[in-house]
Amino acid sequence: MAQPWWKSAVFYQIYPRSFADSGGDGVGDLEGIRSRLDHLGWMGIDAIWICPFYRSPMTDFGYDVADYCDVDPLFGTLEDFDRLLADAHARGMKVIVDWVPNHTSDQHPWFVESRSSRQSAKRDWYLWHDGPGTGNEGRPNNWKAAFGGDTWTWDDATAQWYLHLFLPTQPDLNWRNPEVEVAMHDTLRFWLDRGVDGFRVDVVQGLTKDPAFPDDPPGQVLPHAGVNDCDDTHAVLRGLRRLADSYEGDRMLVGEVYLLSTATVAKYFGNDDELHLAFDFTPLYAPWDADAWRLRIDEAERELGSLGAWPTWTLSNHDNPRHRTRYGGTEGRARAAALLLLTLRGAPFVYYGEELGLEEATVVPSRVVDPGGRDGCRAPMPWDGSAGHGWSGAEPWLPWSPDPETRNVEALRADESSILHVYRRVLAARRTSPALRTGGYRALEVGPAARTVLGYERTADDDRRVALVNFTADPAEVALAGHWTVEVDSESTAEGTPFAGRLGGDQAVLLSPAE
Ligand code: TEU
Repeated sequence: MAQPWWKSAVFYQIYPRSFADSGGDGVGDLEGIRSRLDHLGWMGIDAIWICPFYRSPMTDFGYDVADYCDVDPLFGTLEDFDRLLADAHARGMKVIVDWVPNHTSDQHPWFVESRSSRQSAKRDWYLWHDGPGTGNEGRPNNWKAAFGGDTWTWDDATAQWYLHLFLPTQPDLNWRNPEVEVAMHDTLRFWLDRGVDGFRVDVVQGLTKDPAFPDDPPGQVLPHAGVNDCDDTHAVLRGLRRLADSYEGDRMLVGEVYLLSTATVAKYFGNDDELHLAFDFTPLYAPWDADAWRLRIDEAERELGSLGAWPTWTLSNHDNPRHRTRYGGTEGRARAAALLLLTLRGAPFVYYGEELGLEEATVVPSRVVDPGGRDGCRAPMPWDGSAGHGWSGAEPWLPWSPDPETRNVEALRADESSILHVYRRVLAARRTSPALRTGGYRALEVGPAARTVLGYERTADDDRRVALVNFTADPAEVALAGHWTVEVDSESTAEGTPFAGRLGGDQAVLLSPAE
């Protein structure tokens, strides 16, 4: 049976403000993305995920949506989107868009109407509650919001509290109201009808809340968004899945399930009738350590493998410091991490710029703009070595990551020994290897270096590959049965040579059986 495209795809996450600017205003846009598809095609990317570009007051940089069915003028127009989609499709590249169903902007006409009066027809579209006392004496419960403060904001005009797991400008929708479900399904249809290949679904775990709104345990430090896990969400997801599956062409849903346990994330695949894919952020929060990663991988194999669910792998995204920086800052580690990310069993998600080995940008206090302080991983993509690095016009909205003069697409593309070419070579290897694309996974015993070197085999019928990743700066001897040829080396372009059983510090290799 043919596999759905998303099983063997390598995804690339684009933060549209930061990718490429066609308008010269210092903020990236859809036409900018279109003009840079060459880079992604050249690298070997199969699908792009574009973070929100909808109409928005931008208090959470687009995750506060004021109109799900239009493009914010900052990013262009619907016609720009159609052109981008057509160009991507013409290259055989899929496009998924971000969908933010847990909350809208407080400027969304639905919320404006909802807050206009207690009798509003849309009052129940959001989560309005009385407090325990009279008026605004005390909140309905003790939940904490994701970027600080409480999840409840008092509305003076109608004298009730409304719930927001994130900012006060992001009121939570009431998914128990069937009209909300219908209206939100319509927003999905709008994009499915335009031809998108799927959605990245924001804050899946938040969609329904315990109707009793119980307090979180005293002493819990996590914001409520990080622990909300209500069974009724699964019915919502089955509805979304039916809608996606009713379209031709394997339209897919990849959900952000921000509950830091693989076993919990596994529930959101349902019985193959909920999410097609789900992010599991436990590996993202794992340190760069062979044992820690072995544990994470084993867990994914166990929890998802038993369901027949397909894992996803993410090292960096727009909410967390870039992995190169988290792993200690050396480019060698970022190279080894790339080989790991792109050879594990599952769908890898590359975050824009990681293929250049970008580090966190230093953002001085006067330039911090994000309420969650996540600016450092959202620096503009440096395209070339010119003064504006491909951003002609206004100064980009955030400062550059270190060394854009040398660490940019043009320079690294011209240098076959660069990290960018490591990404490209592993992606090329994936294309010709069923084992790497959709094959099975088996952990390998690699001898005395087992505490520092992770080794695994991928197999599909008689196709076999081995990956070895040295997690430390010290060289290591590896015991490996059989004869192997180096197909990709994270450190050098001298490939096609026999593997000699030795890894340098921070080195990773992809091996194929010697002829
Ligand atoms: O992130 C939601 C999310 O789960 C994390 O931000 C987490 O809840 C938070 O760090 C608290 O610990 C998504 C988007 O990825 C993020 O950019 C948005 O700001 C957020 O939703 C709200 O839409």
